[in-house]
Amino acid sequence: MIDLRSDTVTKPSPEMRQAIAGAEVGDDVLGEDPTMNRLEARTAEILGKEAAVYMPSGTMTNQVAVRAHTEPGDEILLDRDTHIYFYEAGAPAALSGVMVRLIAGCRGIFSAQDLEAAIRPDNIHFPHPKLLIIENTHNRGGGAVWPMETLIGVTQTARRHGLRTHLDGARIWNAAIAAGIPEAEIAGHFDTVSVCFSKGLAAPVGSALAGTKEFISRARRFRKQFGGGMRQAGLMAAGALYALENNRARLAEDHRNARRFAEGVCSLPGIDLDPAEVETNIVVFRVTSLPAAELSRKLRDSGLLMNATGPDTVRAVTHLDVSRADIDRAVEIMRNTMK
Ligand code: TLP
Repeated sequence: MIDLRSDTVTKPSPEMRQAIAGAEVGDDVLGEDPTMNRLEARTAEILGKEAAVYMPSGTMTNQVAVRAHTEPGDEILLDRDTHIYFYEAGAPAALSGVMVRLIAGCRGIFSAQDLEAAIRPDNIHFPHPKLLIIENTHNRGGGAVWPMETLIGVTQTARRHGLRTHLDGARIWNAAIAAGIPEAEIAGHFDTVSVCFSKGLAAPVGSALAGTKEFISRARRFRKQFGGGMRQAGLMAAGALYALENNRARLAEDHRNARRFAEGVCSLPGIDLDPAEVETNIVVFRVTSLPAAELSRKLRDSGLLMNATGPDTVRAVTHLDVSRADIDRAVEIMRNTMK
């Protein structure tokens, strides 16, 4: 099986397993896990933030951020296809009691003017606009990278209106490689950033939330409240540390493979896809000749896994566990199936 369902499906390499097996551990709820302490410090350093806190999932880092930035009844502003709104099981409502104000972005990206138009004036009838959220790279936007100019314009506008800013940087590593800039340069425009170790970086578990020392100690309380305080978590931290140091630079290879896949399938009958839009490791395309779910089933029967992300859209994601040869085989399977 060639598995292009997500970059979350990777399995730890023998070297990563060795790092995990040898990890020094302690009780992390008591702050005594040396490997976890190293991971959190290193993550904060890479992102140019004062502190970071590890959590079991990207969903939890995002939702702890929403909870720690807001009070019930506040409003968060975000693109309509953002993971926090689309794929986190209604958590902003369930866990933080916040309203969502959706912005209609293009591939997940919107302008300072779009944001400006969505920010409510100060009026007793309205919820308080409190938090701007951006996702970079944008998952449902086909791995789109926010142009720095747009990102700076939007975050400046937010600040001018007294909003806080959070970046869902689950794939900030891909954004940084694609834009050729350090992660800290992107992260510097936000109050808080969440990052994932278990997507392109290929660690088995975990995410981190980074920000000021004060904010991160507030976030630690909510992590505990949400049930995310872990004990000898250094075992997981060791995988994440290994991933941070060894698997960031190679993401360019995943981006090349995604582009190769897109170029290979874009002219097949029934496929609507512009390969020039493929900037990172995610390819989202339209299927016009059969329902996306049916195509996904047919591909599975031929040894290729890709998920439908809507009635007529399919997503393919490249990662450490798919080679260039796998991609060529995937294109061949697509060609035979679309025939
Ligand atoms: N995304 C997953 C699915 O949930 C869709 C995937 O396969 O891509 N932010 C972004 C931008 C994400 O893409 C994801 C996961 C998360 C947050 C949540 O991470 P986890 O799965 O660790 O909760």
